[in-house]
Amino acid sequence: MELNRNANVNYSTNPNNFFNLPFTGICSFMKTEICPRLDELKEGYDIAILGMPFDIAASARSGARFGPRGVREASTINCDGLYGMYDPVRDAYFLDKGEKIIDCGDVDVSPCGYEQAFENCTAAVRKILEKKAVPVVIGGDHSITIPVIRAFSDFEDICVIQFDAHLDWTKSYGEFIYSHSSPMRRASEMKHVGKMMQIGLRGLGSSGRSDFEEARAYGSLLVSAKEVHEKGVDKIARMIPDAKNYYITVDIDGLDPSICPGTGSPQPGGLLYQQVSDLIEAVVKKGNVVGFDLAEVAPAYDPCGQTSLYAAQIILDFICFYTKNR
Ligand SMILES: [Mn+2]
Repeated sequence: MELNRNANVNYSTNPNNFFNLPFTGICSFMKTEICPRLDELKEGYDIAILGMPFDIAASARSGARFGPRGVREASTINCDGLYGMYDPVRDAYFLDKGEKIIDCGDVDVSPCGYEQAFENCTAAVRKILEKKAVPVVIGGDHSITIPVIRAFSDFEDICVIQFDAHLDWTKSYGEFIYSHSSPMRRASEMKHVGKMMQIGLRGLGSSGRSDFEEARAYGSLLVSAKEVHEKGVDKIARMIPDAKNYYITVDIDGLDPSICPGTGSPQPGGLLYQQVSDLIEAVVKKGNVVGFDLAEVAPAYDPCGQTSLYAAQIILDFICFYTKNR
């Protein structure tokens, strides 16, 4: 076993007995090596994990600031996967070609106000892109997608694929335009963002009928959770728009609250894990994915910790599909 790929383990006096069990070590994503000072990040990494523990733009229950820690801790159960994983369902190996993942720690966020936190987030993602790694950002409430996508301004024609119960197309809360109800509206205003596909929609959100109509008029393809259940993943996957680049954003409340209750605005009638995973695989197979985020995990509402576990698995699935298909 190549020990130096993991920065968070001690040593063993017997190299034949080196276990690196999930509950040991400092808790980075999958216990991968860390680079908390982004100025020191080197080239050569496929994936760079970044936490954005910001949740003061949540309109209902806050707590997603603890998402990055919750997801990192849950992810350690898969730490052996860093050395290659056999998937018995696909009969395929993942992460077995020396793919490199690094955890870059968290964005420094302000205790109140969003400006500095957003600026830091955009700058951090830009530093990762400069080193040619794909940023995988863990939120935070869903407003974090705004500063993350801003960092991709050098890319063209990015199609945003969003998994979410909510449309997130609200113009503003009063005069505040950067809440977690508005990230897709804000993204649509960015020059480098093209089409969108929003999957898992249902229930009451802050976006009303006019927001849905404006999203459709913009060119966004809206898919309800019910439609995914009724048509099946293959049919939905064939609807993914053509684009030069893709960005995937997963709001954990896109999944059903029976499996992911740890979130601020849960909504019954949601997607299942396998549907989300298979659709992410379909996006990765279709085109060039330039970035990924997962938001709205609020571990305190889930005493079983399963929400963080699903979030960690979805992120790992993306990493596996991406590194295999690029
Ligand atoms: Mn959302």
